[in-house]
Amino acid sequence: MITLYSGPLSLFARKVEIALREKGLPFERVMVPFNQTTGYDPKHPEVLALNPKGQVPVLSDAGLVLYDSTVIVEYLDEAYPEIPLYPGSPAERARCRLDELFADEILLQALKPLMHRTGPCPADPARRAAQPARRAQCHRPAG
Ligand SMILES: N[C@@H](CCC(=O)N[C@@H](CS)C(=O)NCC(=O)O)C(=O)O
Repeated sequence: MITLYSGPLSLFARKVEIALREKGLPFERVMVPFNQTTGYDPKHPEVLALNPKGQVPVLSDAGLVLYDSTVIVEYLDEAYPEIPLYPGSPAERARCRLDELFADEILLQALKPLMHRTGPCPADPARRAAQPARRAQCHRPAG
């Protein structure tokens, strides 16, 4: 049985859920707690135990535990190839992975200022300073 630890506002978890549903794979979804004041803290104990980064999504499949949405989706495509999600040729697959990386790491950063605040202002000044798009939404001084 596949178990997915997911988050209510997590686009990365949604990516994995879409892959599971496109492939028609049954799974149990564990929705970890999230709120606008403390975000994902305190973190779900199983997520903390399974992912050294303490983030969702985390997928468990017959004893195999994976984290990071891209790693998870690539595993699902190889382990359950009946309905493929990635294209056939190495060049097309590489282009698809680049698109995925662009969406996850570049496009999302550019879109964050347009999104409603999805987490608390970090307490750590260094982490706050690293999120310029969030400064205007934070009540703490930028430090
Ligand atoms: N690169 C990771 C990013 C995962 C991630 O940023 N997850 C967020 C929710 S969308 C999270 O768990 N945040 C809590 C934290 O970072 O402490 C992936 O693709 O799965």
